[in-house]
Amino acid sequence: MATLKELAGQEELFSGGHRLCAGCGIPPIVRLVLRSAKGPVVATTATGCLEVGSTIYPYTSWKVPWMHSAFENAAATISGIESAYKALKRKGRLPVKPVSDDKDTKFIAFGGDGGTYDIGLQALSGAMERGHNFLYVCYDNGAYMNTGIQRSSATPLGSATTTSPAGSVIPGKEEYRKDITRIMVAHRSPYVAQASPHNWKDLEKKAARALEINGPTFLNVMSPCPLGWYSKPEDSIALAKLSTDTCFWPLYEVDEGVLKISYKPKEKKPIGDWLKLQGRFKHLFKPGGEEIIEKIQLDIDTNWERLLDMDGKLIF
Ligand SMILES: Cc1ncc(C[n+]2csc(CCOP(=O)(O)OP(=O)(O)O)c2C)c(N)n1
Repeated sequence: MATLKELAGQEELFSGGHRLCAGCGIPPIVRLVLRSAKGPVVATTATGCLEVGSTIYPYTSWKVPWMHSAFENAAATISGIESAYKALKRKGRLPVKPVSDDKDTKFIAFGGDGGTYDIGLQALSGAMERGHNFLYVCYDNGAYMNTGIQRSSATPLGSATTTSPAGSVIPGKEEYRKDITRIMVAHRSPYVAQASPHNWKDLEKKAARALEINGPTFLNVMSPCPLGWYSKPEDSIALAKLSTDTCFWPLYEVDEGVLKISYKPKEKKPIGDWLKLQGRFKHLFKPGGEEIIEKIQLDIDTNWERLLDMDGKLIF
């Protein structure tokens, strides 16, 4: 695992000057993931905030070869790139030979939760099942943020979005989140993990582990969004931490089928602590909202107990 000094000394592969919002979780995630690769990187990004905010013509923040894919096919794009690379390597047509397997080119796809949980799921599932050698990083900000905060299947229960507005008809989103991390585990991927940018060490370690594996790997990373969460930009990292202290966003990994919880809060905080800092949940603190908060808490508790039961065990 790299030290902070080592990481800070490395070349920045995702440069500043991009147009992502102040307090957005995406830039620290992308910077850390790119830094954790030992060899050269080729990246692709689904349509969404990351793509729009980092590649407005004629500018780019990417200091690695990068391809924009459509909203739904980041995983198909990265599998195509990886297959082409393998074919060129087999035919001896690579201009430069990799020094070692460890230093060989890494293939990384980034997508938001809309592009990953919903519209890109078919491409992602196919690429996972075909066993391409790539890392897929989902930055989960809990809605389609780039187009104006529409609900996705990652949006938490009770959250107000423009397509699940809280009011007299509905109390925000009425459905539970889809657990895509478990869906990825069910693909028998050799490495699947959840991470958060506030814990840079854990995120770096998980990205490095995912990238050293020859096969399809997946990281689901919590990504605070002041715009869509109606939160303060300066609270983003604290909110990311609180999401793990409340166990809303458990940090864990499934490495070669063995589940390991990476962080167990000494004192599990009530979910209200996290919800109350975000305007998207403010209606839940008015009369009638307690029931929904209780439902969210119960769901978190059940999920956390289930994870504790599986901790250290081979789960597939
Ligand atoms: C097939 C298709 N449908 C819709 C869009 C419009 N669109 C572009 S980005 C986006 C939202 C992306 O949401 P998400 O993947 O969660 O990423 P974020 O914006 O939060 O970064 C939408 C709906 C599109 N580009 N292509």
